Amino acid sequence: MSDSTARRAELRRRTKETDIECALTLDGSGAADVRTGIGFLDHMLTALARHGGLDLKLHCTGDLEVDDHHTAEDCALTLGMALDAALGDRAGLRRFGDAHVPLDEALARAVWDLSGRPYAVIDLGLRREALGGLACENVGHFFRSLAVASRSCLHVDVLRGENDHHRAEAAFKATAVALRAAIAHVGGGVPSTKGVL
Ligand SMILES: [Mn+2]
Repeated sequence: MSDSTARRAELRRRTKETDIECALTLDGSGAADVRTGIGFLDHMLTALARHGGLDLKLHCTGDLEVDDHHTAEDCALTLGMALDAALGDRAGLRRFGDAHVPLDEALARAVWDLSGRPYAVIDLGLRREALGGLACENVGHFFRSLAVASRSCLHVDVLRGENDHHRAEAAFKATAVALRAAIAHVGGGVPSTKGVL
């Protein structure tokens, strides 16, 4: 379902908890069509698409009558699977990307290695219970699930900031800008001394 020329992937992931449709274009215009049922998550994923230069469609119908956990986690897993598929054999990628992004008083740093090995270190320091309909614990969980499903190593740290909305939004924007750098097509085969990612 992925097209390595267009660097695009489309998939549907259905469980008893969520039903998600996702279309992702890596070399996009930042156009987002995101409807997860969680307003704050829509806001964050719209920012991720915009600042990552991605075209992203993500529609989720989830069991929000339970809580926001399954929806947040499964949206991240589906997006990660789409990213993995769109990257194909990962040949010609820059592979590494990092960014610092401020939002007023908040400052976030994100570092990607599209290594093929899933690993995440996430330190957001959020203090509120929730942001809109998204539990703060699920913000970190989102990044970890995204890293695992996309077979990437991702470090996200919010270095400072008083306002948790700012801290979370800066984290998503930094993740987006760093991802845009990492997915850049620079040519030269698979960027690994092992020859495979
Ligand atoms: Mn905002």
